[in-house]
Amino acid sequence: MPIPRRNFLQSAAGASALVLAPRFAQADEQAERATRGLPAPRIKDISVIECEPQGVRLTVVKITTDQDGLYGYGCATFTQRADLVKPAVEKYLRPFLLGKTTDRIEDIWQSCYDSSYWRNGPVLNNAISGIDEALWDIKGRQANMPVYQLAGGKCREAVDAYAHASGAEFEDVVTNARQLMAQGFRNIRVQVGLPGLAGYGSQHGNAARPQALHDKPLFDREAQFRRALKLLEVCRRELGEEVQLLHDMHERLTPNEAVQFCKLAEPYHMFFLEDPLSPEDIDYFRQIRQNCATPIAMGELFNSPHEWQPLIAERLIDYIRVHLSQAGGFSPSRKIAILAEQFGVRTAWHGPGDVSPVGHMANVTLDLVSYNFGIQEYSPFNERTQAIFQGCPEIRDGYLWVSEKPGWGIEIDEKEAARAPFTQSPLNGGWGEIRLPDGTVIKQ
Ligand code: GCO
Ligand code: MG
Repeated sequence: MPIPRRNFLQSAAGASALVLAPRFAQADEQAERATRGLPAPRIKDISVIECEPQGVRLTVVKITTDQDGLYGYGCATFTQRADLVKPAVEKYLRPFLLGKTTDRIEDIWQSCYDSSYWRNGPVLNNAISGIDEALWDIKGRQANMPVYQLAGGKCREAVDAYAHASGAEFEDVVTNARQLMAQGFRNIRVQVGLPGLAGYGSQHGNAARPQALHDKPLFDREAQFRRALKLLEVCRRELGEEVQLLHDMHERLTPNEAVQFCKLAEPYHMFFLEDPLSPEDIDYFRQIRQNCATPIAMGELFNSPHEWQPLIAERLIDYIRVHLSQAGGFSPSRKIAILAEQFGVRTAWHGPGDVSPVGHMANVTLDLVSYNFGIQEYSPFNERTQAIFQGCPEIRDGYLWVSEKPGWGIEIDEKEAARAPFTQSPLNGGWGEIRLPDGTVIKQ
């Protein structure tokens, strides 16, 4: 039975006065204040909030405790299979966790991870992330501190971010990059369309489609290779020496082409080249390293420690960029950051539109507390998103700022969220296919 707050405080204070020296009694009192002088909260309910305010399906887990007004949110967004995360939370984690204390975040993470026996998949990792981050939010609210304080405090004032400049033609990319630079961004990711083809990360213009043996979205590796290299040349020439250039290869080339591309990109002095290889081909990172010094970022598709451990431990990449919820949330990602620090690898957490604002706040929090922070991907929040998620991270002069409110500092207006439900579509957020001219399907 919970002890009424007042009695609990009195009896605790009385006991410490008897047995502890004054200095310790004072510390004890502070600790009691952090836990609000109440017994450890217990999980009363777990629910899932789904919404699509910006054309992407977002999923957030809410944990409610048995203490009045004490709850928390965690990001569980897996856009391409969004409808599967909700039942993973509701049917499996909810009954497993109801009644447990919210105090033991690591213990809960490990037991959820282990409770499916088969693990490290994106649906289950996202479900666990929702729980994990909601528990950090609750602990922050209990302590009346932002989560970054619980994780050691700031290593820097704000977080240097990169923005996306894209366009169907080189001129469009350059114009968009200049606009972003005028807004204060020092780091720009550049992507250009591939005429008539389905390139990644930009519009494609109206060029005629080359011949192919099928009518599906079409890709050509060699055309992409030449176009992306040209883009880097144009951007470096037009945008000057000072801007930091980034580019996402999105695992579209063959391993050998990727090695060649990284080598040829060396003169453009990039901040990083992202995902030159797919997770299935990570052994080829050794070859990239042996051939050039182009900085490499990798990891948004990773779900398993077996993927990031060797790349970090062998110093085969420069930036680790896992998608926090894909890796299981704030807790495991914090360990990745600490592991990476030991090997001189810096962080560049995945921050596209398919991360909820709660997830973005977890990114920014980790950026602030990690000595080996590298850069943060930034995606703007539209008005609708900000109406649902009140207290999103703010961007000023190309820096992201964390909320100074307790926990993640975000409140969700569930009524607003209900006004932006998942849209129904044939693939329900899943991706289609992209094929080479001969009809071979490729990784997109
Ligand atoms: C990035 C990513 C994204 C992904 C997207 C998939 O670096 O921002 O590659 O744009 O493609 O998150 O849903
Ligand atoms: Mg990417």
